[in-house]
Amino acid sequence: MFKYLVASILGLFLLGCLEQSKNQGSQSKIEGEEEAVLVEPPHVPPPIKRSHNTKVIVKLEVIEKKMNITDGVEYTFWTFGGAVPGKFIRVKQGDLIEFHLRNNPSSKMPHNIDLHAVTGPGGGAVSSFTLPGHESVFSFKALKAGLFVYHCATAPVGMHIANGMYGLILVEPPEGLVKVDKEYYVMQGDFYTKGKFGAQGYQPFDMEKAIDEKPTYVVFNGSTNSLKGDKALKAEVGERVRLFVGNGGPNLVSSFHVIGEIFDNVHREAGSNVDHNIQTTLVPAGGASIVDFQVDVPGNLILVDHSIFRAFNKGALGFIKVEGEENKVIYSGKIEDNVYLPEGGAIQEVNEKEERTIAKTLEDQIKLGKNIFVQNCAACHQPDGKGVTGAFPPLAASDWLNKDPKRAISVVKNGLTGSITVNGEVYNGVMPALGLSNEQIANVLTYVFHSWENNKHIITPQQVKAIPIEKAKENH
Ligand code: HEC
Ligand SMILES: [Cu+2]
Repeated sequence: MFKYLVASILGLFLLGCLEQSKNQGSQSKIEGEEEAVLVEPPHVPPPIKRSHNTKVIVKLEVIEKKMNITDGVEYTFWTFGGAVPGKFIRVKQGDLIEFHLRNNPSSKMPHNIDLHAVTGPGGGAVSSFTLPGHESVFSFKALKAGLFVYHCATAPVGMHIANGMYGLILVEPPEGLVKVDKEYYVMQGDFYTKGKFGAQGYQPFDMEKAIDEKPTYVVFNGSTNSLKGDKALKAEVGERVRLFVGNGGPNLVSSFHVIGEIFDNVHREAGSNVDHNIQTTLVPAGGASIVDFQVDVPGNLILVDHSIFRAFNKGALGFIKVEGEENKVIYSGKIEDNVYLPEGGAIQEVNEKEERTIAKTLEDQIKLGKNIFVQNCAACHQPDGKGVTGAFPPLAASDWLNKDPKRAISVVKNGLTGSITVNGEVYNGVMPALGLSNEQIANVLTYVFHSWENNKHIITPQQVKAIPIEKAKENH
């Protein structure tokens, strides 16, 4: 009887151990070996198909190189694998990772790596300290599943991180992640340059701003342009999109949000619990989040840090371009634009106003255009047309405006994103499409062209009509 009891307690104990090893992957059997496929942002390696654990050999090279942080602005980035963030690493819980950190001979600095997926001193930092032209090797067991930040931890640590030395390693749980249609890699970082936002030419790192935590740029994937235009992320209506979101910092915490979407599933702080129906998820410096959502209607979704000045004034903006069939039930688009008179103003007056959008003389057109300007444009471009330096470009004596009236029509009709230079200043904001009629656009631009030393173009509704509507921008 006593023997039986001991045996069963022992048995339970062993079972407990097994259970734990299954959870932690520390005792898993390693079969064979393979070299990891490392992938540059915004892409990620494909999901892992094998069901066993293996030795994964990771070869990552540190490269110091100049790249553009925004149009016309060069910065010396220190990178893991030539990109910011560094190349994406994908392994399975229980795998043994043999890590080769190489430091390109052209580097000026020694570097190392601290992976938050490592259980061990410094996350591998001391073992991986590597001089230019050298390679360090160490290994670790991926004990826990999750999405982990890796970063350089060579002194001055803040400076190495501020120069772009971070990336993500995904440790898949044994059963893998739920299947989705598209997976993307987005990592936020704050940058500190001597010149202010958009100041042209080469910009060196500014230690004082970094210590004061006053970034010049806050961007996704190392540049204000990394997820714009041709480089916008893509999806089709009906698809499920997963974003592996990281934050390299070095200083700021991100309030990550996608304008026009609700996250169906969020692994908050990239842990194993999944929350649903989240609007904005916090991504700490040196932390990550895994979000997914189904896209239901076409248009542009906008990735932002919802600490919103960072998005519109420091660069933390990116796009997911969704293509496919409209679904007017889920989102109608603008159905009507009605005159609203709260005091129950005279019907007669309304009728007169509506009629009066069609101008009969140039003088009339300018007068009507001025009203439209005051109501629709002045909030951003200011009543005197001088704009706000760094945020809203001037319309007064604007070289950009006067150069190409057709382009100006398109801006008011379709909105504008991406970097432009107006009178020597770089602007990289979002001008929304305002849904004005062709007559209204003709009138407001004619007013603008006849004000503040602009060059007196007359814009007709026919000209406005001739400029194509850009569909993708409609849903902003
Ligand atoms: C919500 C703010 C906002 C409103 C409202 C707005 N704009 Fe803009 N506008 C911008 C921003 C920001 C840019 C620069 C966009 C970029 O960087 O790509 C811009 C750019 C422009 C440009 C080209 C650059 C230049 O300075 O010549 C023109 C022309 C323009 N807007 C005209 C208008 C007119 C006309 C209206 C009203 C019908 C208007 N905008 C309303 C924010 C606004
Ligand atoms: Cu470094």
